[in-house]
Amino acid sequence: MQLYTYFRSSAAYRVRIALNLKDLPAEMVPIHLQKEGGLNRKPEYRAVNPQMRVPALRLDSGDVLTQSLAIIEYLEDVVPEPPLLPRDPVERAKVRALAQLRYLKNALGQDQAKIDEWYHHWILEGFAALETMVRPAPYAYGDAVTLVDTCLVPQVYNARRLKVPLDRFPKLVAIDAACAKLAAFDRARPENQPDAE
Ligand SMILES: N[C@@H](CCC(=O)N[C@@H](CS)C(=O)NCC(=O)O)C(=O)O
Repeated sequence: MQLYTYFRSSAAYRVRIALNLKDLPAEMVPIHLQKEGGLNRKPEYRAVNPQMRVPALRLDSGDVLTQSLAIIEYLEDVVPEPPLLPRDPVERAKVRALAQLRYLKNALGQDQAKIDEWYHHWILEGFAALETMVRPAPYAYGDAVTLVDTCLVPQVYNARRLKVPLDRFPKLVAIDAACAKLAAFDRARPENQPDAE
């Protein structure tokens, strides 16, 4: 398998965490999103993912999967252990809802400066909702890591990078700290990637 990734991409970060949790080896193929106007916009990558976004996962069959949550659900389907979604349908829906809580940012399709400006807004709004909905024990949805944690940790990383104050979100900060102790999360960190700058 090959993961088209960018060390700083929160969507790619999510997939890296899931691959590590499932103990699935994947070759990292870095796609720099700024260099030369974005290597993701070059025809070579456009042929991989016409949406020109990372992540994309190329399977050994040659199939290419896109959209981080669709990729993670595929990984969950083919390697069910350890589960990232609870078995109970109501619980599954709740976990998916928490994981999807902040998607508008990407849908806006704005340039990076605008995204950064809005990011503070989305973080504060999204994190405020999450803070009231999660029950750290010590992870976002109980004593086992779920899809919510794979999405939350990259989001907290981005928030810190963009200097969004997190003091209003002690539960989210505690969940992030609990995840940071796990090797699967540590190995997926942006600074631990081969393309880190
Ligand atoms: N909804 C997509 C979002 C993917 C996405 O927006 N990736 C960003 C990096 S986090 C990207 O490739 N941006 C490049 C661009 O927009 O030019 C997912 O979850 O995979």
